This record gives sequence, structure tokens and C-alpha cells, in this order.
Amino acid sequence: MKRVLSGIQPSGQLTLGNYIGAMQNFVKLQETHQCFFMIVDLHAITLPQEPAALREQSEAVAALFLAAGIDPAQASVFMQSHVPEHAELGWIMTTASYMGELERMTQYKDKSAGKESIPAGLFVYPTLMAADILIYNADLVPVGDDQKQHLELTRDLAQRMNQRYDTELQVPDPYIPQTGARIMSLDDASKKMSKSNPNPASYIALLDEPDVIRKKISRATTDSGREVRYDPSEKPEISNLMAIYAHCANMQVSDVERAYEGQGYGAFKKDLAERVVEALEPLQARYHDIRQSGELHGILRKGAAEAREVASTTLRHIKDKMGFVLPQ
Ligand code: AQP
Repeated sequence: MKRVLSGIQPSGQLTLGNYIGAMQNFVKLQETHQCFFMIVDLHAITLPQEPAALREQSEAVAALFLAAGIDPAQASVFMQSHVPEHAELGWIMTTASYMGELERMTQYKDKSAGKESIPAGLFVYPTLMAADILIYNADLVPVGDDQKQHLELTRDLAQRMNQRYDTELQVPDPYIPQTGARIMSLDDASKKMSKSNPNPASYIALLDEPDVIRKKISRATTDSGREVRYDPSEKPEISNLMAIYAHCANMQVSDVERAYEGQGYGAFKKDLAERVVEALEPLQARYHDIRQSGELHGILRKGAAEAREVASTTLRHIKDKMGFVLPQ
């Protein structure tokens, strides 16, 4: 079985974008791959997090993984910080990287733009991400467009380590999901829907109440005109809403277009809100059951133990090849 590694940052409330772009694919992948899915809390602190919010969001992401259908009997689900080998290999990967290659990362450039003082963690974020992947010798990493450059760096670092130290690190491939739609922001379809966007009206949180979802969709930006037509370059706003509709109703966008021929934005948005509410209701019910069951921490403990077994073996192999004195 090929190995898959992926994670989501507890840096805000998970959105419909995270669900469609990542979690739904995780659920499919666990059927055919050995999967490690983590809540990447060490990555989340590259930007300041309020302690109580970080704790709550981390537990919420874990519960949402399970509510979405990730099965702890099939996949290992864990907190990144419960597997300290990530941080240790992260440091080793930092020492194997060059300033120039980290400075070229577009996510670093975007996230540091306009900041008076740039957190160092933002700069070395890709070296920790490389460690996350290489420590499991992952074959495949589900990545969105924005993470492709980081995966390229991970591949370079794996090859560099293998050449320099004769390690046997797996060089990972990107996994481009078939249903890899990029869900865009409700207030601006040129930006992706993001959980850390300061404007909550720009995203649908997976735990938003039905009336909040209805309100956000009714206020979502639309293009000029009134035709419900899928054309991402000419009509980016309505095309984004149509993609959300298609995902939530399990339809093709062409069918959505046909269903709303001759109808205006108003009728379409009203129905879209109901499709989103219907899609999220069962997920939300399962989420609340999981939070109340008290089982979450036991599942995370089991996932971390499974992950550490693999991670500690890889780290030992790397340190041995690099010349560290291993504890006897
Ligand atoms: N809008 C999106 N459409 C499709 N997929 C998305 N993902 C995120 N937003 C969308 C996918 O979800 C996973 C989560 O990645 P992350 O938490 O490490 O950070 P991110 O990609 O930067 O996601 P956010 O929500 O935008 O977080 P913040 O605001 O904290 O930076 C990834 O697989 C991503 O592709």
C-alpha cells in the first residue's frame, strides 16, 4: 500500500474549502492507501495564535476529520505536536536548506508582505513541512496549487539528503485529486476561501448554523448581469458559487447550469444555501456526537502511537547516517 501524508492547520474554523479541497479526498484515499492525517498545530503557530483558540480549534479539526468520515481504524489521525520527531527532523531539514531557496517560496512572500517584522517560523515553514512528509516516507502528498512549490522543495531536500548522507528517503510525488476544486472566497472570487480571513462573511465554516449559511450566501458577491452561467474567467463569482452547488448536491456544473437556465441569481442563491445546509447537517450532527462522546483523546493517542512508530524509525535512520551518536 502506498503511503499518504496530509494535514490541516488549526489556524481558524475549517471551511467548506478545506472540506471539498482536502477532507473529502482524505476519506477516499484511506480506502486504498496507508494514510497519516494530522492536525498541524506546530505549523499553525508560525503566525500568532491565541492559546485558548488554538486548543479549541485543534480539537475541533480532529473531531471534524472524524465527522467527515476519516476512520481511525483505517487511517492514523493525530496532533503533529504529539509526535515530537516532526520538530526534530524539522530542525535537521532547516540545516539542509539554503536561504535562497526558502526566500523564493511564494507563500512566504505573500504571508510576509507588508509585515514590519517577519516571524522566522514563517520563513522555515517549508522545512518543517518537508520533515512531516519525509518522516513517513510518504509516496503521495495531496496538495493544492499553493503547496506545489513546497513539495518541490521537499523532493529536493530528500534527494540532497540521499546524496549527501546516503539516506534512503522516499522522494514524494504530489497527488492531484480528481475533484480538486479550489473554492474561492464569497466576497472576492480572485482569492481562495481561507479560514484565517479576518472577514467571516468570506467563508462558510463547517460549523456555521443554517441561518448563518443562508445569510452568508445571500450576501455573497455576484457578477454583473443575472445569468447563472459557468464561465470562470468572465463570471468568476457566480462560477464559484456554481462549483460549490455542484459539490454539495453531487452534480456536474453543467447540470447546475441547465437547472437554472432562465432564472436569476436570487433563486439560485436561495437553493444553493439549502444545498450547503443539507450537505453540512449530517457532518455537524456527527461532530457534536464525537465532541460529546469523550472518545477524541483516545483516538488521538492511538494515532500518535502509530505515527511515532514510523517516525522514530525514520529519524533514527537519518541521524545514524548523519553521524549522530545514537542512544544505546
Ligand atoms: N479554498 C480552498 N479550496 C480548496 N482546497 C482548500 N484548502 C484550503 N483552502 C481551500 C485545502 O485544505 C487543506 C488545508 O490546508 P492548511 O490548513 O494547511 O492551510 P491552507 O491551505 O492555507 O488553508 P486555509 O484554510 O487557507 O488556511 P490559512 O487561512 O490558515 O492559511 C490543504 O490541503 C488545502 O489545499
